[in-house]
Amino acid sequence: MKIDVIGDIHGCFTEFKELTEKMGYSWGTGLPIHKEERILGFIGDITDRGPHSLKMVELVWQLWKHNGAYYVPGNHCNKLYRYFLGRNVQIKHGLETTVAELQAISHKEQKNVKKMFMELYEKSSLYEILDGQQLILTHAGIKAEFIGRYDKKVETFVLYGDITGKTYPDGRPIRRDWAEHYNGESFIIYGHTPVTHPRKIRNTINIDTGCVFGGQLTALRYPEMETVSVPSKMPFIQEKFGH
Ligand SMILES: [Mn+2]
Repeated sequence: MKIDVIGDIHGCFTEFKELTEKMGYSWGTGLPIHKEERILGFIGDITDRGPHSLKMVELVWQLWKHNGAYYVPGNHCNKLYRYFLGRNVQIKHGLETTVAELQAISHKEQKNVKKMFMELYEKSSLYEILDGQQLILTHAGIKAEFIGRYDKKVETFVLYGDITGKTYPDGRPIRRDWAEHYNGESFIIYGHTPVTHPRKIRNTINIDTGCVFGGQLTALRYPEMETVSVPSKMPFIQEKFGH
């Protein structure tokens, strides 16, 4: 299979369009289509913080529904899903921008976005095992021994990473560096923790280059294993980036 996997988009539609064009996708039909039958993969956190979250929901849903694209959820997707379920979620940490976009459109349009997103979320797997288990797409990572499991512990790990339950003084959760210890055979593409450059370590690559925090939007092209990035149009916020 030939797939271009894109990291945490967070509503950055303009950069998403640029990145796909840079990889040879054309938008003549309104959707990014590649003439060599390449498909797109999304590793979660398609909404929140950035300017065009709803547009990203519609695009990812369309590509997933009609063009064979893959999508796995991130923690922001999980929260938006719970918001749509009517759960008492806090409208902050980025969700406020998506909710503001929803409040600016008609009730009918809101229902349509909700329907698309809920279908996408409910029918998607927590992580995807592709290409005869040589490739795995997951939002925040996965341990080798979790592959094939879909229980609550694995759900928490793929959505939030290897959290310790502790936080830094500024409120960010302290996470262990699972990739440093990953010993599996499958190649893992993940995001969730912004890095200034794609971080390849052992059989893993973190492609969340913090587009919504002014970094870049990055794709990993598989099986070529090449990364392609475009610069962000958002202001750069240094403290959001790890190493
Ligand atoms: Mn995330």
